[in-house]
Amino acid sequence: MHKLPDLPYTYSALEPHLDEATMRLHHTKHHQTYVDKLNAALADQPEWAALTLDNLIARQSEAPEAIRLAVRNHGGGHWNHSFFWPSLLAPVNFLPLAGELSAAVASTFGNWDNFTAEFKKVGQNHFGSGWVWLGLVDNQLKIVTTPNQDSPHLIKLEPLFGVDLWEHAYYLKYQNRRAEYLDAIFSIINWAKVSERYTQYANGRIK
Ligand code: MN3
Repeated sequence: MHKLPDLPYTYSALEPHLDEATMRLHHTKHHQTYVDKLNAALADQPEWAALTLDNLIARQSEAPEAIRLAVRNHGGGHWNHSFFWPSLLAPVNFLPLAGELSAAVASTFGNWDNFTAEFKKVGQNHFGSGWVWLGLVDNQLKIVTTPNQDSPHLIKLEPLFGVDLWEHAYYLKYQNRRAEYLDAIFSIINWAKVSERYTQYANGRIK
């Protein structure tokens, strides 16, 4: 059975950027629903139910047709949110990005301001629900979006950081102002966690 992971902070910890009510609903209702619907879909598929979430996502294209769409939507939703929560931290703990990934961002996007402007623009311009990602495709840093709850795995993206673009992620506080939400996210990104993913990826690549 898949389980809702605990948040690595309290529901109010990301205030004022993400409000307590949004965080509580997002985690206990939206994320929980992906977990519940995934478990329901896998109930008659013991072989698939036994896979780890990572393996389930990686092998989703081979899944029986009866569960393939549920795995894509609810498995993808569970994976994306489980990846999202530890990517954020309380603003009092915020530290700017430094080190290897910072250098790679500067060399790919020109400078930090270009990177953040591009990330926000791509997120802002994505039509409908989905996610905007910073990740690696063929060892190149890219900013891309995915629709609905599609996993970055489906586009062969190694994700470093993603932002939920569904209205449920921001509507209580920001209503239709997705750009303000994306601005606010940049005050609560856990860059140490994102850098750790980049280092793991880089180490894996040279093995
Ligand atoms: Mn969400």
